[in-house]
Amino acid sequence: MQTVLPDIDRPIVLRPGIVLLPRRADSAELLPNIARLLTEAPLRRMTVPGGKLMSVAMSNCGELGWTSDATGYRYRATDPLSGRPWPAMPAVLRALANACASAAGFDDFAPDACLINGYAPGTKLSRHRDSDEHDLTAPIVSVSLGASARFVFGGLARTAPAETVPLQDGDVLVWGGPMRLVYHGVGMPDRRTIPSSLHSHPAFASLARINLTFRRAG
Ligand code: MD3
Ligand code: FE
Repeated sequence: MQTVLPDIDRPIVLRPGIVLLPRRADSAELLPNIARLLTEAPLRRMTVPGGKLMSVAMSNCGELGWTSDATGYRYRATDPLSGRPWPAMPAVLRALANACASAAGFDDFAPDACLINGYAPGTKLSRHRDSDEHDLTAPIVSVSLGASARFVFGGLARTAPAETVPLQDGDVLVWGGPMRLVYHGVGMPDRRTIPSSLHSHPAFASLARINLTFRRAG
């Protein structure tokens, strides 16, 4: 009988410029690091320029952090909550992002920003593009931890037909080249409690999913 091995680490090209590395990240290794970062710069819900609160809770590590308030979106070197620099990007996170970018064909990715998104059940990140970064030739590396989310991505126009993929614990997506500016969004199921690897850590009791987004922002 033939043994079928799971496809861990085999890159899957979803489209030219979108590469999925299934189960490439180890949540058991990463979650204690993330919990420590969040004691210095806690997750918080930010206001968007229209005045509404985002449902995703966010924080950052690295030299620059993505922020939003009533006046707009921007990268900042300091956390507006504390006035202090964002926590440094841990070497294991930097190395993971660099290795995933290489596996997808982008050598020498040196992220200076890591956005940490916290998703409770029912949370949505509406369709948008990531266009606040200085250098749009650098890829973006996204690491999903915890419960599966519905990730929706379309094309370069807001009205382009969308495709949905589930993003599971440990999945890494690399976006670059022609796909760097595609529209995308995320939704979590609405059930009150969702089984999640996050619940092995007490710091994440109210969350179902965490996403790390590594970027070259400056
Ligand atoms: C496609 N985060 O923080 S990661 C975001 O799961 C964001 O938290 C989602 O979209 C999340 O901006 C999705 C996947 C992702 C990240 C960046 C992209 C997809 C992207 C940039 C360009 C195109
Ligand atoms: Fe995004």
